[in-house]
Amino acid sequence: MKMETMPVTKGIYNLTDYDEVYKNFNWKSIEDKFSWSETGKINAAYEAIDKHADTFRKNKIALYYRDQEREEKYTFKEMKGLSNKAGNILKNAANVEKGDRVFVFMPRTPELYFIILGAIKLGAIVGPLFEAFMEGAVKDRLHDSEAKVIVTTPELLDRIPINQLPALKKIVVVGENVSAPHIDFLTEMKCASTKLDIVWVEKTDGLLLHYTSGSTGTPKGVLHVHYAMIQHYQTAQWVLDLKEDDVYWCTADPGWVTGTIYGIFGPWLSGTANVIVGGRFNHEAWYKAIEDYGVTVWYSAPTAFRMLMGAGDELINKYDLSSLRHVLSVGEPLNPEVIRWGMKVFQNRIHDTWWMTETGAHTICNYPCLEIRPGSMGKPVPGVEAAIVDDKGNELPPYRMGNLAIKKGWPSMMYAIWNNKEKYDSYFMQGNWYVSGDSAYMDEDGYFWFQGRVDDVILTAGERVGPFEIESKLVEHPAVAEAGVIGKPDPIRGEIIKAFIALREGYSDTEELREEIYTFVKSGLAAHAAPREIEFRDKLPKTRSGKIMRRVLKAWELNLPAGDLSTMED
Ligand code: 6R9
Repeated sequence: MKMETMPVTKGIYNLTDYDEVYKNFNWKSIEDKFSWSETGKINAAYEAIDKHADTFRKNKIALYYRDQEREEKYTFKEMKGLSNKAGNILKNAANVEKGDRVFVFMPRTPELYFIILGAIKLGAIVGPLFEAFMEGAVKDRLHDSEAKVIVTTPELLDRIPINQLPALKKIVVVGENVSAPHIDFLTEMKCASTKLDIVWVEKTDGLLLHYTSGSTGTPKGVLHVHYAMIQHYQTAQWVLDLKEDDVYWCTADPGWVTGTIYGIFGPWLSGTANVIVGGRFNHEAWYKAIEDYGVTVWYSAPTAFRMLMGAGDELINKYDLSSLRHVLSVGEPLNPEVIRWGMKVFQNRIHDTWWMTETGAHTICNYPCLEIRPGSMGKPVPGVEAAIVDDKGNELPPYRMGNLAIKKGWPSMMYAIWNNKEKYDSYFMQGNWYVSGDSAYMDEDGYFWFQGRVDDVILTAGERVGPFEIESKLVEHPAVAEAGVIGKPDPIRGEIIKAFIALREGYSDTEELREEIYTFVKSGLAAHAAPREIEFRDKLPKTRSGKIMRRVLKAWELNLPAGDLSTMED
């Protein structure tokens, strides 16, 4: 089979020779870009904001914010003062000290960013929550982490079961009409001081606590430490390719790790102007943000790209998107069809990036200086060693499907699972390999190809099939908006392939369409990969970060409990 490739487009990139850098790079070599080289201590919020506020960047815009009601911008110097104010409120009114867990449970607004940065300046560990979480999800996370303070809005206050959370000492409320004993953030901001003594911490002190849910059990708290910032910074250079004049927009909410690492640290450690658009996904508002701000580097997710793609190209033609020079994707497999669409409508290759809450930063990516092989996640970040291993931890040769694993020791690797050493240890095989839970293979040139979560891989009539390949084929069919594929137990074949499909506007559920889609996959991919069963649904179950929840599809199919659903979209 001839491999589809998308060649490098002309440009001046931060990373120009991948192979050379991959061979020689050592993380130690960039440590002295940060102030710890002199003091041995560090603070990531200082590096992200204050440092720039004392340089030529002081009057440079750090944050462009807009939602349906507000439109604001802040320089690095203003960000320094405002995050200091927020830090002072947390310190003086809520007694936040180094190591305390401070949760943020509110929509994206400038205040959310002042608060996250302010808390980090105090050495606190920040736990971001999606505003859509209901009481049970909030309680699990605050309880497990023994959070001391939570910052929220009046609308969300009722979802915090304070009586069941003995460790929770203070609630800070961002909004109008806040009454005691809660702390009225906006009123306090008016008189809080813009001066704050940064709390300098050790490299291995906690920075962020991100809860993620697996297929079983309660969500687990993945702890990241300040040292991780060297990888946040370096990948922002190599992968996001951020430069002084860029206007960068990452569409993720900080409730998802993408929204903290690459919505806060990646851009601001690089001194880059960062766009934040509040509110929900909206086709027109998104295109308009690119046009109005002149966004040059754009980081989003396949679900969003597919929604934009589904809305049609006429809409795009109403906007000027020519400022875009580099587009990236994360969170789930990026269908080749979406990459082709990107080339057509904004003349840019969409660069896939693979990483996880646990890896803490980019680990396998596509770089501006390398050709893209649509359907592949790319190659390991310099300084990161990746391999496909079998269930015993032995490395497998090219094209063999197995566990995607990363050699222990990259800087942003999770430091702990909160209160759960056993769980932490269970991620590592033969001591040295972090096993991701994703199934993939590597081609002979070292590009990695995602196949699905290990538990999602289908074994049908003796063939191992990754659901992603089939889903990608399915969305190439004009009637298919989204597809999720599972293995359904079958007495003869072991499993058969079943596809759940959300149709595009204008198509309806008919037997002919089922037949047509079946034949489409069979002739485009392989007979054994064609879904013998197809079920149409209005919507597919997805996480808030856009991942199709195959385990929920499977639970529907088998009438089993679906496990923890706190991260599922409404
Ligand atoms: C950053 C983030 C991690 C899981 C990961 C994998 C899936 C992420 C992907 C991808 C295919 C990509 N995933 N990026 N799958 N291609 N480029 O998403 O973290 O929310 O912890 O999810 O997401 O299955 O294991 P997180």
